[in-house]
Amino acid sequence: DAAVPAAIAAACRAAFAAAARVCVLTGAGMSAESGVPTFRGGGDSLWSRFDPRVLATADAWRRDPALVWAWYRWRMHLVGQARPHAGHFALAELGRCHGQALSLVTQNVDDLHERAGSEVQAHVHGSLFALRCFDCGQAYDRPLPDYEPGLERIAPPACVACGGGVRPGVVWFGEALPEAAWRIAVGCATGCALMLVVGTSGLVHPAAGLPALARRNGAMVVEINPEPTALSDTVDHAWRANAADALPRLLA
Ligand code: BJW
Ligand code: ZN
Repeated sequence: DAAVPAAIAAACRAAFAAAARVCVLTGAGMSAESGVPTFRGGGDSLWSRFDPRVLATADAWRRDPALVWAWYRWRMHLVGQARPHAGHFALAELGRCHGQALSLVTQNVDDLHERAGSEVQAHVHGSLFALRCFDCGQAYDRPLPDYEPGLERIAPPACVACGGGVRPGVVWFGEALPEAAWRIAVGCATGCALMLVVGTSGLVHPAAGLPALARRNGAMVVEINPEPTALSDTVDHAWRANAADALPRLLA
């Protein structure tokens, strides 16, 4: 049972009552209970089964685009099968009643927040579904052929403008974050009075620096995560709980 710790309940009540700015920063743990695997950790986490250097860098794409594309087609398929959970819906409800004062910043490349009804201010690591040409950057919005499970390689679609390979709109290691999304995320972190950090290991920079930025600017930072993380020692309160349990209780 995960009763809301009193100090966290009080901080949230105070922030909502004062219509103070609240920023929610989410990571892969937010989607775990929807059945989308996280990157790190035990079980069937992605980086315990797959090598990110072979799949999630621009060099990997140059070496073997069909291998990388097939892996991302599988990831898109997993997300397509997943449904938002009670935690996503609780955040969407908070967005409706807390209005402009709530900002949602996510590292997730899935669309589960949007499908629950949230407006996401910034996808700092991009989106699986925002396809674009690797060579010229042209957006690609034609429908994809049906996903065929089990293929190790699938040729990526060809760019309409230049014939180059079409890639997923995610941020790979070594790539810069999308400038506009990052600027918005920094603004949300700097301006909030309360930050909820949900389901992130806090290992990947620069996103992992957002809670510290919020705290330096006077915010109270609350972590919601079943495990200790790289951020746990630096937050005001660390609540060991799952997103689908904790968020509906906290925001009820
Ligand atoms: C639950 C739960 C439940 C489980 N409820 N919680 C050394 C030091 C510092 C930095 C670097 C360094 N060496 C290299 C770097 C840079 C690098 C980096 O940070 N690397 C570190 C890993 C060391 N960063 C970059 O390369 C970034 N770019 C950059 O720095 O650019 C510089 C530049 C500037 C100008 C020009 C050019 C370059 C880019 C980072 C891109 C990250 N990309 C990925 C993959 C996206 C594509 C894809 O999806 O395939 O983004 S990596 C992956 O990690 C993904 C995530 O968004 C990101 C963060 O992961 P997240 O969300 O925290 O998930 P997990 O899996 O790590 O953790 C899950 C958590 O959930 C756990 O804590 C669980 O306990 C918890 N949980 N169930 C709640 N039910
Ligand atoms: Zn192109």
